[in-house]
Amino acid sequence: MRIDILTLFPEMFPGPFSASIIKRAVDGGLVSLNIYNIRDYTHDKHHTVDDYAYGGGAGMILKPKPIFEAVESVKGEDTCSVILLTPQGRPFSQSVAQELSRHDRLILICGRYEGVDERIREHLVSDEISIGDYVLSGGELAAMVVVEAVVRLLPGVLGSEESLAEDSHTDGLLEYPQYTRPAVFRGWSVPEVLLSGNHAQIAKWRREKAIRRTKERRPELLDRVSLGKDS
Ligand code: 6GU
Repeated sequence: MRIDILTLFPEMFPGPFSASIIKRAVDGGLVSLNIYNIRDYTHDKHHTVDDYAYGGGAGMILKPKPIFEAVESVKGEDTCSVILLTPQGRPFSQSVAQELSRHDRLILICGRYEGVDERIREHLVSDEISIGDYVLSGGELAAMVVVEAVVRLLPGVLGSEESLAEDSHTDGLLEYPQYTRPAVFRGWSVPEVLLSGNHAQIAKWRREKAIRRTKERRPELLDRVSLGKDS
């Protein structure tokens, strides 16, 4: 997979992409991540990327030309999804991450919170994504969130011990409680069933805990999963 990110702040990116699972995926050739500075696609002396809003109002608006030229240059002859990161986008979720992970190429445009010229939405972008109902100053952190969630789904990225199947949200439920050694820490014991070696009992306990936790914390998630007869 190839993911290209268009941003006004390229210096924000190397950090999160140089550690852990994303780094391993890049080093292993499973994904290529490329950062492009939108300012490099301007032609004036001051490398202008934004301008005042027609009709007035506070805040600068990203001009269409540099973003169109950046996308057209990066895209080449390929067809690929062009995604604008914006608080007005569709809500990001595990199922959106799964959908994006099936693409060969993605272009992510980091908007800024004051806005982008509407013609970018209408004539350049194929999708708009938001990572939640709060305001970030730009789409950069949102793009990192999307990349992290998508890359870990690519075949071969996670080792078997990091399997996806048991993650929160993968089956529509929050994850069950987890414990490691010691069996007693400061007087607090690990639930007996987990030490029992009875795998059927353990699986039943975990499912019950996952369902209870989801009911308590995120009841709205339960409307979307079918729980089977024993819940
Ligand atoms: Cl994608 N961008 C910005 N600027 N703010 C956000 C967001 C995106 N998602 C949630 N808040």
